[in-house]
Amino acid sequence: MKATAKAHTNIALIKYWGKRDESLILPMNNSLSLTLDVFYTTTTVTFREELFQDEFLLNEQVIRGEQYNRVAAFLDFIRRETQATSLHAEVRSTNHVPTAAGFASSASGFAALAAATTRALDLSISDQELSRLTRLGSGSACRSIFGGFVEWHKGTEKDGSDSYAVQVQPAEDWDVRVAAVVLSETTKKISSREGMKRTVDTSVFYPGWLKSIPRDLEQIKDGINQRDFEKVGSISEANCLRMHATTLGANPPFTYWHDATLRVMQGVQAMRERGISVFFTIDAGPNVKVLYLPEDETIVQEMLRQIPGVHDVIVSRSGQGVTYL
Ligand code: 2P0
Repeated sequence: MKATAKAHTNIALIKYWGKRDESLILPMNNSLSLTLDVFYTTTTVTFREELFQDEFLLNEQVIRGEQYNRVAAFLDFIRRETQATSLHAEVRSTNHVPTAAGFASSASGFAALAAATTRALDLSISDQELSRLTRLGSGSACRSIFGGFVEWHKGTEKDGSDSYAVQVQPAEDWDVRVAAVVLSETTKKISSREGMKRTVDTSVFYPGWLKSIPRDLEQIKDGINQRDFEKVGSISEANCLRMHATTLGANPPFTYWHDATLRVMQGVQAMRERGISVFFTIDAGPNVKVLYLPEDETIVQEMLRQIPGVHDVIVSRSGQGVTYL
């Protein structure tokens, strides 16, 4: 009744932006990500007879409130769906995801939680099934079950039975790097949950976003297959810009960008003009992630650090899927 799992976070190159079902976490569009090796969560789940409710400790601190409720709701869902136990669990997580780096720890967090919980209950399920269960905790987390390049299929069923991630290419097949550019000022007023909902409900640009996805996906998968970095990078950057454009068309309009966000974007474009193959992507926050190849690591890091408002640059390689410790 006890297991430990480790899961890495991921960065979306084709973004998940909008739900068609809020409670089942069913997305409007397919998305595609790269799992990253430096940011991860390890979680131990122990089901115990003596517990009257679930307990959640994050980095040795007892967690209550909204964060606790999301974990407890996820465990309730697993108990209900699998009928494997009625016992409560102690969940102990350690996050190696610096919040300041602008990565949602919910992706690695829910992937590690789902993996440790199902292993503690001795359920023999496929990774695909595990990804589907993980989705109920947080959408982007379902992609963190797998390493390398990963696609989340939105599915078509109303019950979400065909909405899960699949691996497109393992991490060891292509060494693409990502620099997380940490900005000094990183406040974020609108959560991604709220931001994507407002956009779906009100943005005049949202239909255009959805229409653009199938072509982006087809082309980026060709690019990954052909190890064509220019293709993968330019599609990622364009897709990110289109996602952020939808927020400007929402009512009321909003943006996740800060002045330093724009400076990093312009810095990346300036590096390209100097012949360096480098591209950016941005999630629902101000920080920028920069894609490059190993041979450019030194120059990319150096140039990013010179941009005013850049506090730190954390580099990562492509990472593995869920492992059990
Ligand atoms: C992504 N983001 O594909 C997109 C791009 C942010 C921008 O997935 O409501 O924390 O738990 O399903 O997964 C962030 O949203 O949202 C996200 P829920 P999640 O990575």
